[in-house]
Amino acid sequence: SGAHFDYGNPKDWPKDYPSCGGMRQSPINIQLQDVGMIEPGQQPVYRNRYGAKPKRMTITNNGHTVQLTGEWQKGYTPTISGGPLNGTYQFSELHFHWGSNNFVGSEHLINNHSFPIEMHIVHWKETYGNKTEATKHPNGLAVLGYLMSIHKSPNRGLKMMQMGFQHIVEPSRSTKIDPFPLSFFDPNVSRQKTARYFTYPGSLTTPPCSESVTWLLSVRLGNIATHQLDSLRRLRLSNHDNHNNRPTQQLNGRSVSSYLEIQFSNA
Ligand code: B30
Ligand code: ZN
Repeated sequence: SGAHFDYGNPKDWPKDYPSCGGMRQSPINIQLQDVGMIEPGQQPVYRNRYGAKPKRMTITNNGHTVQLTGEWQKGYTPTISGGPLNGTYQFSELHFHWGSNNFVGSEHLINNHSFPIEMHIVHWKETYGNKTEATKHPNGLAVLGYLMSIHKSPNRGLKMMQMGFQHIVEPSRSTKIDPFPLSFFDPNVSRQKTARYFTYPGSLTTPPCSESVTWLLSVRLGNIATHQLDSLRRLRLSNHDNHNNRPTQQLNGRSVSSYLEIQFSNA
């Protein structure tokens, strides 16, 4: 990672990264009236081992976001499967997109409405062997997206990450943090065991904008406290960007297909 792109002029990304001008780009504005019906009997999306605590966890300021990675014992890396996905997708990293103020920040919009922050949990399809290879295939990646709204109670996962923020204020800094399970990022606003997801075929929202992502956007909102948003905004991004959300892209005939139930297994 490095300062190879910035958010000053995202319309120029296709000059250096042709895929950014493609036909299945992300993010998009989701119009609820256009979302297909939930088909009965559809297989749910499964999150597996989101309750497993890793051996090590690292946060990195890569100049365009703060990224969380981890190392789990063999066989304990979190995965997702089911729903629109064929096969099993392994957790790679999670990161955030935010804005310069609380009225903007999410990448996806719902009925033209922005949220202050969006979390992306990135997974790659196991059968491709590694994430780099998976990124070359139209079904290689699956990203769980959580639009988050401001709440009195802080986000538990972000709270763990914040402990290391002082060490990664500058781009390309990394630091170890106390390991915790990914389930710490679950919305704590509601305790329901299942939630719905919007799904559509799209891309990475940053260069190279590879058109390899099955998007799964949680209908249930995540929660974040205002002081947590402020701590993200204090991290320095490349080119002095004060936001890292790409504008919405054309649908180009894609359907945001039916939304699906998700089940949390052994969380
Ligand atoms: S997103 O979830 O659509 N925002 C990547 C993964 C998910 C999304 C965007 C990008 C990704 O894997 N990008 C390529 C790898 N990056 C990784 C990095 O750490 O930061 C290298 C790069 O861009 O070329 Cu800088
Ligand atoms: Zn992202």
